[in-house]
Amino acid sequence: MNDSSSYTPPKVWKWEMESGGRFAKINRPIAGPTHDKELSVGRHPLQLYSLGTPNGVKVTVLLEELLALGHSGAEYDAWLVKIGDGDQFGSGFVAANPNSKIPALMDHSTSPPTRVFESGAILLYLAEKFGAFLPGDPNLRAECLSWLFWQMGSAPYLGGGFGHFYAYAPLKIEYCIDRYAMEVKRQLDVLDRHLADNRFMCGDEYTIADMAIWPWYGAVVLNRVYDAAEFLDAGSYAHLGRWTHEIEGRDAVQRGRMVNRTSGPLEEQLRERHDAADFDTRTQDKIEAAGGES
Ligand SMILES: N[C@@H](CCC(=O)N[C@@H](CS)C(=O)NCC(=O)O)C(=O)O
Repeated sequence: MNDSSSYTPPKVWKWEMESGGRFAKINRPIAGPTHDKELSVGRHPLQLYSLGTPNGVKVTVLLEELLALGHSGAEYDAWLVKIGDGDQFGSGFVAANPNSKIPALMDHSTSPPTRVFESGAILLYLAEKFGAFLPGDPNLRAECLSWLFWQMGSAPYLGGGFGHFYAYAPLKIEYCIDRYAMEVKRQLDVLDRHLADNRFMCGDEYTIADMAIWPWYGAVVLNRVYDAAEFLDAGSYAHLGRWTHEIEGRDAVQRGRMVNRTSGPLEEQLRERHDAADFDTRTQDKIEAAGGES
């Protein structure tokens, strides 16, 4: 890689293999599958292919919230997609999500099965399917969808922009870190001002907008992503902090965070979920104590 001050872009960009720091091995400028691999299908109608990153957690939190409300049709199998190993480029996964990113959902209760990709689309699909966590009142529904789409448009600046240059890039570039830190702090302020007057993103109702925003912006406040809470002075956003802790306290959120997780305390990792009882019997600490790997 060139020194940033001496780099002159060529006329036509060419792919230099592994030129991008962490995740360089899986990044490539072309789409499509790299290998043949069918997706596993379990016994529930809803089949989720995911990983316990913020985008994955959005969906597992919603599924656990739906089950907690009594929607038994929301029972699901959650299969682990190891993006560091390139599982997202298997032919079966690409058929479920041509964009090769987790999460992807297949709903086998329809014929043919319905594929849904993009975490925001999955939240909306499930909220509409079960008639929950999406306000019925047209004004509130518009507010909910506005914040849902706000999250989808804003988080790439937090993750792909700030997180990449602050935590993952092979060199610290002040220009890039300044640019994205400014934008992320602006976003934190947007949330903080809104939550000063609202218990949840859509007033008193806890909705898919909260479930989309919390895994990213709550994680900044709780210092779970990029080790940047101090750098961003995240503790100074009092209303965002209050909302973050209220959502963190929900049982379904705690369960949703465990699903497809491959890091952190072993007792909080449920790498694959196929049954509600798995939270008690198949966490990674128990699997390893019994002599298994995953
Ligand atoms: N806009 C997408 C973003 C999904 C996304 O970026 N997923 C990441 C993990 S959080 C991924 O699968 N990365 C693998 C890759 O880029 O190859 C969504 O919200 O579903």
